[in-house]
Amino acid sequence: MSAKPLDAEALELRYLGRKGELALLLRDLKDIPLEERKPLGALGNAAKADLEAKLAELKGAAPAAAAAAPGLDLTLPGQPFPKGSLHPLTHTMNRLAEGFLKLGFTMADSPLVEDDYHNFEALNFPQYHPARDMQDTFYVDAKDAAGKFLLLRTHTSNAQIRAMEKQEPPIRVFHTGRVFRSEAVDASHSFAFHQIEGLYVDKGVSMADLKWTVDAFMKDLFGSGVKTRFNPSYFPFVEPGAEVDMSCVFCKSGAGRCPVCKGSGWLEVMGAGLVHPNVLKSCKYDPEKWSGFAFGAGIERFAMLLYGISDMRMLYENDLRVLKQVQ
Ligand code: FA5
Repeated sequence: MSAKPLDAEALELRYLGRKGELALLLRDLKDIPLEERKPLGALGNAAKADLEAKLAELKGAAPAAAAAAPGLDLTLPGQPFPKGSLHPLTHTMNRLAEGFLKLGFTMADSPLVEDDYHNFEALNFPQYHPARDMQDTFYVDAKDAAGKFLLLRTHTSNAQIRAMEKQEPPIRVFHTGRVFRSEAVDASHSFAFHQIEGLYVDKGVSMADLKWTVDAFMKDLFGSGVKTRFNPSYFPFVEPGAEVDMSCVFCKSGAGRCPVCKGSGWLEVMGAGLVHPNVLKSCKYDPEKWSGFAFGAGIERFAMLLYGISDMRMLYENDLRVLKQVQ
């Protein structure tokens, strides 16, 4: 344990102050007979002088220490402490999750290394069907119980199957996570990226429910001014299927030469549709009784739009100018 530093002011008050211990002793000398008072007085005065000298020395010690370290300026502000922040992708995923929790969806999970059945077959991609070529796949050098190679999931749609296998209808879930495709990397494509999947199965679910939900979450993310539109499209696991576009949040009009929407005024952000009866059947949901919608969107593209990032690769390069945008 280190000794407490001596406080000169406190010591002075304690011994030499008006009611200090030494001052009171000296004052009491007057009541002592003269012969005794003389030597005691001399002793008291010597102690007082000694004490005053020591106190003066103590008071001078602090400025002396500062003088010994001339670079030390205790009045300067402190050094800023580097503080971490959420990655823009994590932040975007959290915002999406908050939006879906508000809409009554619960969070589902599914594996990154998946079997052929959950990534393709149960989603109505028959073996050897050309639709499989839509998603260039990384296979893993290991096989499942059916003797088929495992793979890195190509989309989050495997979460639909995993969730329906676990739970009886009605079901309302979302899932965010990483997916992998053997694709060339450019400003708007990566070989490993993130998606959000949504699934709602109940009695009488229609395209109107899908359109309302998609519009609501896009407005939640980008503000009430954003518009969405549906174009017919094909995915084996939905019927009818659609690509969803959102109005361009950069140029807001489509007029001129916007580099983001290329002047069209619209950006393609997700695939969606009504769950195909074959998918419901593979999860033992009766398609005569239940219907549902599903959608899947790329999270990088949302993050790029939210933070004004023009090249997807910037999201993975750890450039602090990009990362520090989120606090
Ligand atoms: C799918 O992955 C479907 N599973 C989506 C879906 C779910 C459709 C449910 C219907 C029902 P697609 O391959 O179009 O669809 O990818 C969906 C989104 O992921 C795209 O709109 C895009 O935003 C993003 N995306 C696709 N490929 C890449 C890539 N290489 N890099 C970054 N983002 C990508």
